Amino acid sequence: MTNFPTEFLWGAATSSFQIEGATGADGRGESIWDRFCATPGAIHDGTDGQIACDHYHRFEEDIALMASLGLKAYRFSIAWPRIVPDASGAINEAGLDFYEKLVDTLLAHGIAPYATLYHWDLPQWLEDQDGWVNRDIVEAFTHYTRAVVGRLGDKVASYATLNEPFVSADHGYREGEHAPGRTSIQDAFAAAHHLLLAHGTAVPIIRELAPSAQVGVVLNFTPAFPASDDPADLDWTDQTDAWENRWYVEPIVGLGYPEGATHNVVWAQSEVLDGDLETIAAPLDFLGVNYYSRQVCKADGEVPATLPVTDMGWEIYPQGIRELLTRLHGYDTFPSFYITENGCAMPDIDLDGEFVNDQDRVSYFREHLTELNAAITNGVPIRGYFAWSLFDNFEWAHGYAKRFGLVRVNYETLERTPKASALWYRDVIAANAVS
Ligand code: IFM
Repeated sequence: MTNFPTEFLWGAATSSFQIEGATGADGRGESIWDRFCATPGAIHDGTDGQIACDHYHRFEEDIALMASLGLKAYRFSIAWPRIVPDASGAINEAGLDFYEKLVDTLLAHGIAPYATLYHWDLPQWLEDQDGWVNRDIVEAFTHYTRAVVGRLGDKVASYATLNEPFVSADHGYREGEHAPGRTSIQDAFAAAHHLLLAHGTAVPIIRELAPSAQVGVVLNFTPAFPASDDPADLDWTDQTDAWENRWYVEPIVGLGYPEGATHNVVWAQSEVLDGDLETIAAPLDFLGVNYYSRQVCKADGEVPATLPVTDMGWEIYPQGIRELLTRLHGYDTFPSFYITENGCAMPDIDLDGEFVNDQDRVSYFREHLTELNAAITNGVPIRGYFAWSLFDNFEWAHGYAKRFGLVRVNYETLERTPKASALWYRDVIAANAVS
């Protein structure tokens, strides 16, 4: 048995656009993902988020399910377009009502609410004003943060400002596979900086309005390894590591942006004004770490996988979670860490009626939790773990084709059925140990 510390927090995570549906309900405005989904060819299976898991209407039943699994915490995100639907900036109280009911129901079930303010569903009206490329968005994020934290306050145990700003800036503005589908690296540099500035500006506001809540940010990391010791591969690995793994954490810990090129372009940093780096380096209570896989880097092309892969084609590299946490603890800045996402899409073909016997997913979780436990034993202050994801859900450009859930969702009937991995995770939580 691999035992976890007594107070270890076991949770599961989701995000608003991926599960809520109800995109037209109660005054919600359009998001960039609604617009992107309507763009022919943008979503591989041609689907959208209009219904998703219909969590907006089924949250009570969903929270009862969380309680039946013994979850101690639930990580969710708030849909900015429900709170500030249009350019007038008026606050939509009905949107706040929904999240307050969600939080109250979680608390009534003894589940700690872990909220993320921004998990990619930007209001379309802000994108119409140049989105994250326009520095004015920082003020809009501040306004939104005040409204949310002003209403939910200390009922929420923990606030994360952003989820995976790398993905927002890179996939949304450089590479174009995510909303808003733009393809300019200069826009991505500007977006990255304004995301970080919005984060750093929001931190003291959250502290003021929710003095007992923990405040942090959620970053994703994909450790980069060179395919060979060819200098070109080593250089490409450094560039990848800087852009994907250090670009956000290093300004946050006060080291500023990594130097050198990314995608062979050097950023002139003209968007960085006096005081910005100090704002971005606001002290945090925790760093949320999303870890799924590693990457092997080759200057002139893709490297075929040499390890078993998930249904996303991502290599399964469990020791990466230990190595990564050890590296991040080396910054000597964060008082605590949470794994805010870890999990896998699997083909889920072993079906018995609606029941999925996903032993491949059980193995993934078991191996990663065992490595995580080793990091804790080595002294890294990791306080909790959130499986991604509680439900099968809308996997962005892949639509509903990739299933990450502990709980199967039948997208025709919207029936929820815990998979073998959910029952296994329930037993892990009950035992506070992995066998
Ligand atoms: O589904 C996403 C989530 O929204 C952000 N982190 C990675 C997950 C799997 O791709």
